[in-house]
Amino acid sequence: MTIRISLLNIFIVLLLSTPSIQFTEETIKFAVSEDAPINTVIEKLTPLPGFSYRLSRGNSKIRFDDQTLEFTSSAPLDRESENAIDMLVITSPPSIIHVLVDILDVNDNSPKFPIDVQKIEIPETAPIGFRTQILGATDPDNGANGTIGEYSLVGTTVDTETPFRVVQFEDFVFLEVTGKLDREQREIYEMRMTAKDQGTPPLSSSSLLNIRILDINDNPPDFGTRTLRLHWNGLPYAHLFQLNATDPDSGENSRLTYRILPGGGPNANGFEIIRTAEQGDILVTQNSTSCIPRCELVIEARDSGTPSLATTLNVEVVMEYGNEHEPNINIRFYPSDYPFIVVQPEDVNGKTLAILSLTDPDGPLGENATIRIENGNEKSIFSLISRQSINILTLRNQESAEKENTN
Ligand SMILES: [Ca+2]
Ligand SMILES: [Ca+2]
Ligand SMILES: [Ca+2]
Ligand SMILES: [Ca+2]
Repeated sequence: MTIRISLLNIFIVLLLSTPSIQFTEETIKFAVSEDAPINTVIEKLTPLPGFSYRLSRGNSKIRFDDQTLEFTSSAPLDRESENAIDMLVITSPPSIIHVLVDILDVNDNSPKFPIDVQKIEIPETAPIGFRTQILGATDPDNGANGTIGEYSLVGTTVDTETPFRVVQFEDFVFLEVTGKLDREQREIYEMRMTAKDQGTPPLSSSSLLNIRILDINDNPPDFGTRTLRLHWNGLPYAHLFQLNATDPDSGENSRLTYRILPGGGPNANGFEIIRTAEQGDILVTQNSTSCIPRCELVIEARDSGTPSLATTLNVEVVMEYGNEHEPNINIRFYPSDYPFIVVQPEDVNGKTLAILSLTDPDGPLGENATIRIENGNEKSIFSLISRQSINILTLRNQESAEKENTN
């Protein structure tokens, strides 16, 4: 116990008798804006009497003057490549000064998009609120200077009402649908997207968004009508109708095939659909077709989308004969005693010999129907006069008629 007390006393005596320690180690911090011009005096050390200073570890961008003790910028600074500079000054009598220089940010970078044109595809049935991720801009500045405050979207064509907006969510950027899309109305939107940082003043830059609206099979084929009445003259293999449904969708979604629905109506079996190079799909009759008095069938047009959409057309085929028969000439003789014309010697020119009328099994004769004497009237004994629909055969040249003994 006695020994331990005496050692402690010695230590205390030693401490009291040692001269005060001159060595110190301190750290000083200051800051400079990254846009500081060269030769800007940034900071100055306060000299201690009797001390000299020298730079032990320097930096090419900040110079230390060991006489004026000033730190001066000696090269352009760039926070984005070096955001702090660390230097070391030692003194004599010896002590150490750590020098830490913060490089303060200036908004000297515009936001930057990774590519100039982004191609985006959105299905036309995408609902309002639908989002698809796109590439946002980055900004290497610090804090607000490097934060994209807003994205704006402007169509590159005058007529554009843009059914889109750009939204940020955490670190992601999305294109959001804000209006109804319809590829059949508009397939391509080309828009300029601008990103603006929150610096003061803000900087911005832009890139193009090329938005293609993808087709969805959202339109069934359209015949333009639900029912169709066709006339058929009864001839086999008649081309009755060129199937002409339309479908405003694209590609397979608008590629149409036609068929006659089974069991579509009476006598529907007598028809088929053929495809020709010139006219496409045509409804034709078959050899054995008969429609008395009419045929009914249902034709379906179906697109090739997945799933496909179909429309039906109710077709009625009615018999309507065309001009297949020659007109009949009906003759009423005057006098009606004989089934032929009799010219008596006493008959005078101008006498009515017969009334002729025309009938046609194809239907009423039109105004263009005409009747004439084709031969046998070389001596012009007869004259045929047509007035409106009445045809009168008269005696014209009684003198030329030869007498004939009918006995
Ligand atoms: Ca910036
Ligand atoms: Ca900067
Ligand atoms: Ca379709
Ligand atoms: Ca469509």
